[in-house]
Amino acid sequence: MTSNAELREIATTVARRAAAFALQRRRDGVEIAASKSSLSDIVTRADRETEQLIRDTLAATRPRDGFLGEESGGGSSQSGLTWVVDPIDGTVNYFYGIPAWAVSIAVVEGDPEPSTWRALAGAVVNPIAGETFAAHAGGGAQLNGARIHVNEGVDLSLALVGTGFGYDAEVRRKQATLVQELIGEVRDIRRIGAASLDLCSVAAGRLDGYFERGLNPWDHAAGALIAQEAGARVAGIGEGPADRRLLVAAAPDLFERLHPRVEPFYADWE
Ligand code: LIP
Repeated sequence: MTSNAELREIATTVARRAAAFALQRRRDGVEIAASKSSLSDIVTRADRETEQLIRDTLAATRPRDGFLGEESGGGSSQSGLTWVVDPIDGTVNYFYGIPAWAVSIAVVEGDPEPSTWRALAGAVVNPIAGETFAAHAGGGAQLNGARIHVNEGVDLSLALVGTGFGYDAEVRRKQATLVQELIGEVRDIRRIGAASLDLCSVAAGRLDGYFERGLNPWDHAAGALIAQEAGARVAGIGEGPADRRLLVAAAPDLFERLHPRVEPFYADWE
């Protein structure tokens, strides 16, 4: 039986290798391969190639485990474990050359559904920053091997809060109405453009809180575990598990203020 710490090492090793590959592909030049939910929702050839590298490596290392990737979909599990992978989280940043993208790899137990899975280990690697965030369940969270922890004792009025927006223009217009209110109630807002890095920023105390609606499982699978292992509370609608409808992450004291402020706005969204 592989320990959670050993699973964390596998996630870290594969994510670092994939991040180095994606960085080299960026330097070679990036081409859009297709658009998905809208013209602005792009996928590059590097997304697909990086995910294939991760999928092949994990298939060789962990042949009985399942796989759920942003670009190539799912593969059933015989072991009860599934690797949840975003090969390049922050694809638009990657395409524009903004140094805020990461390879995100998590391994979960149970169905690959955020509402029911148990995240066992995860790694988020930003190769441009030379930063590897990693955690395993019960093992705490690390940045480049050093323990990290969320900011505590921060009032909502002094909180630096991250968020993001959907690829659909109408959805963004609606989401902006909440930000228009919130921006006068907190220290400031940041829109990094990669959920995994938003969540790792909460874990490392670079953000006090983060919320977003519309995330895919692979966007948050690793980052949410890293944030939780760094002391954050992570939840969604009705304080249930975070999922596509909403994710809110912050230290428990700030969560008690931030979640009630943003959850009602999204509670009745489809
Ligand atoms: C991105 C998320 C980000 C969100 C973007 C996009 P992708 O994932 O990480 O938080 O605001 O709209 O969904 O598509 O770059 O893997």
